[in-house]
Amino acid sequence: MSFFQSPPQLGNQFDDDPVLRDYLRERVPAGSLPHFEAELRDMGELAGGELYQLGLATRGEEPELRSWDAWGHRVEHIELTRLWQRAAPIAHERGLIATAYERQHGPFSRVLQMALVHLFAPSTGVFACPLAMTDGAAKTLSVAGNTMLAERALPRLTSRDPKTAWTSGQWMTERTGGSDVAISETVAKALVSEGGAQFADSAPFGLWGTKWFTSATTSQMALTLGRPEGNPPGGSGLALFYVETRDDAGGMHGIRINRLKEKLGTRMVPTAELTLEGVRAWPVAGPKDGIKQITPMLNVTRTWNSVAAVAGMRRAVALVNDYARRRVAFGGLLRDKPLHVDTLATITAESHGAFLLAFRVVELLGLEESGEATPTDLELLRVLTPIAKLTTGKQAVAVASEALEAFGGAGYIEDTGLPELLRDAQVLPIWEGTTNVLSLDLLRAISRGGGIEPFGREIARATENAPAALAEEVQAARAAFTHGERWLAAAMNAGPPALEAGARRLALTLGRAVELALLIDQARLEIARGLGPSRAAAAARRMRLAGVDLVRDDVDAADAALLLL
Ligand code: UCC
Repeated sequence: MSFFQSPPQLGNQFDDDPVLRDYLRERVPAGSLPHFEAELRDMGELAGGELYQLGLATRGEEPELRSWDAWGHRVEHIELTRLWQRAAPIAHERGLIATAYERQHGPFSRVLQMALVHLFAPSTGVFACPLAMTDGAAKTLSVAGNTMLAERALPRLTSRDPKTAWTSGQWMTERTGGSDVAISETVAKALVSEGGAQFADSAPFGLWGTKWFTSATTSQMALTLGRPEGNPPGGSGLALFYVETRDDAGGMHGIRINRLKEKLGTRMVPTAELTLEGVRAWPVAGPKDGIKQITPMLNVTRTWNSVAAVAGMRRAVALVNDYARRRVAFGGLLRDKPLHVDTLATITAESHGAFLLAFRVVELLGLEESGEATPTDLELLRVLTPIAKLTTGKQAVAVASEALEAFGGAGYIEDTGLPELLRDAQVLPIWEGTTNVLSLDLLRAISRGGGIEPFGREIARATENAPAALAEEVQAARAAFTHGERWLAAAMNAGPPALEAGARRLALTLGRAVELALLIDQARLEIARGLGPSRAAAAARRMRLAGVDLVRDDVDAADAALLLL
């Protein structure tokens, strides 16, 4: 009889994830743990079962834009895929946003929320995108001091009821700027004759301009930037605005959806180009400094990005591991082939380090929001947020690529559903700030704060009392930091071009060094429990071998210029 390969399968994605379960067991207070595990087990069942199967069955579906109805009215309707239609109520009911704002578990509420995201994200066609922006908008409105807008939008953004829940967009990118948001061209004109609205204490503005990438255009509201007439050029001249996208009857006014983007990945996300033609918008916090005011949103969406990166890696690892137990080649299961096992171990170790880094940011965010963060925690949160985003984004692409290769030809075939792993990973180092933009953000933050010392303190904390067997790993993490510190001092003396040119190498080194340190810390806890060999210790050894220190003293900006064509 001819041979047919059985495809990879997924089980309960919580029960099958020792990294997540071991982490929660070591970090979450014992009183909360059973509740966390019950919620996560339910989500793990959905993620590995119904949602995963629906994703496979609806593979290739994309949102469709219908601009006109049969009678010639402009309608701006976007029909979402079946997977997105199913994902939305699950996300609201299971509190993928609400959990963080209800704060029933104090600072650990963020950990529970992001653990839910970790399970949900890889099975829902990047529905995490509108959720990330919703969370970012809720955070921004929570801290902006605009009581009326907060009272209007927050209960909807954090609702568990799918009938009342809203999602939010984040419209920042314009044709002019891309990452350079300060040169945005959207003009805001005060509509003083219109008076207030029931949810705002000021008259609206009308916005005119083009937004070039607006993800999840089906959201009920958006936060966006515009330059009030008469304001100076530059970032400080932009104001942050609140927009409701549709009226009660579902009509869109002053917003034209020009087209949906045709993208490499995230193909279920209805990313659109918009023309704003006087859409009503309310200032969130005054007429200027909009970039500064939207940074809480950026930092939250960057944290979601890190968690989505880790979640994507985890999914790739789950699929290749299952496949290795099914696939026979060269006389045996892949699972029994030393080179295959070695390859899988390497990506599993990278994923493990990335997981701990992303969730360290989540822990710090939870501490900040519950008012329990120390000044040291806050300093670390500021610099670790961009570092986690850029480090995990790069790892996600590398891990996805390796995972596809581990399937051989099947990994390159569309109807296995596997290529999506790589396509959806590739957006992670791009949106919410590219690797280079975030490396520059690190320079911005360290020039205004205490240098890179927060990383040194974190590495010292995590490697204190490390198991003796991990002495070389401790040495590698500390040495990478020290090298970064030395390079930074020299680059600051050499001037801005040297500093900027090396910023990415420094940023990735700090990210990897913290990952290694967190693996060592996790190994310490696992070994102390005495439950057998530590998975984290094995991952730490592998990560040290893969390399942590990417800083180079002998590469400079002049070299780089010589190599350009
Ligand atoms: O919109 C998008 C939606 C995509 C979908 C979302 C999915 C989420 C993931 C889901 C997972 C599945 S994508 C577009 C995203 N665009 C960006 O991320 C923008 C990238 N560019 C930057 O980040 C730039 O660095 C800018 C725009 C922030 C640079 O602007 P400026 O005006 O040149 O920067 P300044 O002047 O340096 O910063 C203005 C102020 C400063 O404060 P003051 O005035 O007190 O000195 C900065 O310190 O903002 C402060 N600031 C920050 N504060 C800047 N960045 C930050 C920060 N990250 N945190 C705190």
